[in-house]
Amino acid sequence: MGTVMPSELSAGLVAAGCRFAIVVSRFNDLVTRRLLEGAIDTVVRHGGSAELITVAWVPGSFEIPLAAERLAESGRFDAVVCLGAVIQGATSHHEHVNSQVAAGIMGAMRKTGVPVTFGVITCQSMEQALDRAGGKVGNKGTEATLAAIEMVNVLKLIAG
Ligand code: INI
Repeated sequence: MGTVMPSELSAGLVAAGCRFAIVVSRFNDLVTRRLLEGAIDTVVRHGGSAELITVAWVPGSFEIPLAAERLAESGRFDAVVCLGAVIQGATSHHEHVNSQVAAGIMGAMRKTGVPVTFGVITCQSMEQALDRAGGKVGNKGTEATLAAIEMVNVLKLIAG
């Protein structure tokens, strides 16, 4: 008896021809501009085109989910990448922002069926944020864009 192998759907990271929307928060833009650079660079390095990217700026991370949902439901994009930086402050404001943003992004993805990825840094200091925006701990914008590219490709495989 031969070994039965599972059927696997494992997608590559090809971004050629893909249309991406990137939602980026102006709040903490010292950080978010670096996330955006990482995101655009990642699309281009994987064969995509900067001309097929639309960037939508929003005031803060709290506003990301609504813009992401509108972009996803427009039918104009294969995936939406969300970029923000929520940094712990003197008050509990950041906690309220944090509690809504991840759930809101997931809600936009589930409602529309379009991949919407989470490139929002949540941390305690500006130093930690910069470390994750192209510093010594990588770039969350790159990571979220790779996830978007992979999701676009795996959804194509699932659709057959
Ligand atoms: N928005 C952020 O993107 N990051 C933060 O760290 C942050 N903090 O800490 O306040 C933040 N607040 C603004 C918020 O996202 C909304 O734009 C604002 O509350 C208006 O709705």
